[in-house]
Amino acid sequence: MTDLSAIQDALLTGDAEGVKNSVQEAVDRGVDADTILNDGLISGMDIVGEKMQTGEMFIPEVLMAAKSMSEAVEILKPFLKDGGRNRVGHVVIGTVKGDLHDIGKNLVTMMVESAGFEVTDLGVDVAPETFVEAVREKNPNIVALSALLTTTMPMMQQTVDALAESGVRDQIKIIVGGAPVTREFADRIGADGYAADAGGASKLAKSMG
Ligand code: B1M
Repeated sequence: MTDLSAIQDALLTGDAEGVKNSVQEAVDRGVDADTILNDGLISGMDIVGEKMQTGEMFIPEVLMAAKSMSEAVEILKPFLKDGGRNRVGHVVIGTVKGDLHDIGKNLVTMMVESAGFEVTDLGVDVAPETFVEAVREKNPNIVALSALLTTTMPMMQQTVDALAESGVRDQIKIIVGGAPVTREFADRIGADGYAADAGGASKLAKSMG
């Protein structure tokens, strides 16, 4: 297996230049771009996600790693078989109606993108019908809902119900999260999955992709 540990080490230490230089160096020595992406960058971000889950890495460091990753992907894009587009699946994500919190949602977006998904981010205060429209238009395999208020958690139920009533429910997996959300709540509203943090969300999406 090609040694791509320099990429992973640079990602973990927030050394953005180091990430880009080690990716360029691997391209120059003829390593396949998809191998660099999967075994260097994506697996490196998996480690970042795990370290965030265990509290060894904090949000600013994760943001740095995700930024380094997206800059490095730009180097690889011309060499990637599918041009870096939708490799493992497509996720539509948004914070539910009535809720303006997006720091967590944005972290989830970054981690899921780093795992190789194409992501359509609908932003905050997203109405159930907007999720339905996005599913019809983008044909994702996963819909991710974020909520940070106990008062907007019921809107997750309304969004799940709207997706079911619109006839698109069986073509998607619905996953949920946000500080007050729990696995029990996710089961109760009929979601297909729950994640406590961004690293977990990326792992969950990959398990469903
Ligand atoms: Co407000 N807010 N806030 N707030 N805010 C909270 C959430 C609150 C807990 C503070 C408190 O009172 N202790 C409280 C909610 C209480 C409750 O209902 N449980 C609260 C309140 C009451 C309010 C207002 C009502 C205050 C007011 O105006 N009276 C108001 C509501 C506005 C609205 O939404 N309609 C409000 C407003 C705001 C700001 C907009 C000013 C701001 C948000 C800025 C922004 O997001 N752009 C804000 C903030 C920053 C907070 C706190 C301080 C921090 C939230 C945060 O970003 N955490 C928060 C207190 C707290 O939580 N400590 C608080 C960091 C972030 C990384 O964590 O979002 O949990 P989190 O995301 C994690 C996981 O949850 C998970 O992964 C992420 C990364 O690991 N995850 C998912 C998140 N989404 C996921 C989706 C998934 C999977 C995993 O899908 C599969």
